[in-house]
Amino acid sequence: MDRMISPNPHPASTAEFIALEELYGASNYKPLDVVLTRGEGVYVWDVEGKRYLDCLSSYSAVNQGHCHPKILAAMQAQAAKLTITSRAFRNDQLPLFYEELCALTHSHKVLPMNSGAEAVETALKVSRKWGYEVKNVPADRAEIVVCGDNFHGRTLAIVGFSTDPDSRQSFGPFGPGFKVVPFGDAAALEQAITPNTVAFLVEPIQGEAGVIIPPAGYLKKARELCTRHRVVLILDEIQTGLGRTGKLLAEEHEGIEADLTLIGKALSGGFYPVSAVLSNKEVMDVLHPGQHGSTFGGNPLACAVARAALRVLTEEGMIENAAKMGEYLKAGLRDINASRVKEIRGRGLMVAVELHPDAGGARKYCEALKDRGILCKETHTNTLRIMPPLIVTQAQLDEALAEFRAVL
Ligand code: IF1
Repeated sequence: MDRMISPNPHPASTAEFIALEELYGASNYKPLDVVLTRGEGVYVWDVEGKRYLDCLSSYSAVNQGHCHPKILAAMQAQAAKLTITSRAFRNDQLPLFYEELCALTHSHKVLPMNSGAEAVETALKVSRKWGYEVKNVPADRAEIVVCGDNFHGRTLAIVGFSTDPDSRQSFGPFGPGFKVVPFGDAAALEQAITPNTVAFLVEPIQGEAGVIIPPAGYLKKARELCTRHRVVLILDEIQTGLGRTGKLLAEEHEGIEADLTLIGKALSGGFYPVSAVLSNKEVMDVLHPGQHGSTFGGNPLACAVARAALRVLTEEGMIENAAKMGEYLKAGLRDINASRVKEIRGRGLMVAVELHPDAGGARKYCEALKDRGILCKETHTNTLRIMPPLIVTQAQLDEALAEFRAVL
């Protein structure tokens, strides 16, 4: 097939950039028609010079705000020094990243990966291995319980236990060993546990499902059940973690501690793919040399960036600000009192506005908001997700609320 020559080697307008993207790109996304070229703090600018308030934060990967200067400086310094060694050798950033992350999260061990899905896959593998070698589950009989409407990534194993048709249609066949229970239903979880159950994987708040908060006490009950039945509790905090819900980890709202905690996204402040599996000693110690790994996992650049991202997150009061501004945002949205709004829900700055089915779908509101300088994204048909960076100020939220009022 002859390679097409780009029709326009120097695109300048939104339309020209979109045409080029559509010509060569796979169509696995339907993005808003805004072409961004710069980001700073809570704002991003498009190629026409228009400014937007980012109310998605790249799905919570830029909790610290776009292009945070201190994370940038850490990245530039490390990038000029040493970017990768592979894990065949050691480097001077990884142990410091481990120590600071364990101190911050009260973890015993860390396994560094790159994407969120890789952290999820790692946790599934470690849990099965722990099941066979410590809990004595018969070979290949390990069962892992997950929740309906889960979102944990896009690999074959993960979509194999998704309940979202778009995520799994035509990607089969899928592996066995997973059981699906309704989110928020502790009795169903108890029913699903057998002697072969090795883990329960759950998001403390379901993000993609539309910011679904479980009933009070659910996670505490899940923790008790997992302890009683020797089941590894895996909390996927890739979206809820690192301050998004107004606590460092969402599990803190429930006063529990997972056995394996997954983090990613804002772990690098949006500068670099960095994820990690945090563990108590017992579970992670089933891994021995040569049994798991990744080319880029734990590289010095990733570690230097993550150390800076964690430092600014905790030292600049972002987590406390998320709790305060989240309450302010929800109150402001409720004040609008729009008849087409069915429910406003959220914790910290992980907020969703669910519209009534007859409101015509959330996408058109996202498009109207875009024209008013607010970028947010619909999830499923009727829900608007509102997740600005955790540094957002009351004045900036007032800006956004005025536009939400106008549109809703
Ligand atoms: C896309 C959704 C959000 C996640 C949780 C693991 C992962 C994610 C709780 C995997 C990733 C991203 C993926 C991205 C859009 C976004 C997303 F809409 F897909 F579902 F946030 F809600 N656990 N979520 O939210 O992490 O491998 O992507 O680093 O696939 O479009 P990843």
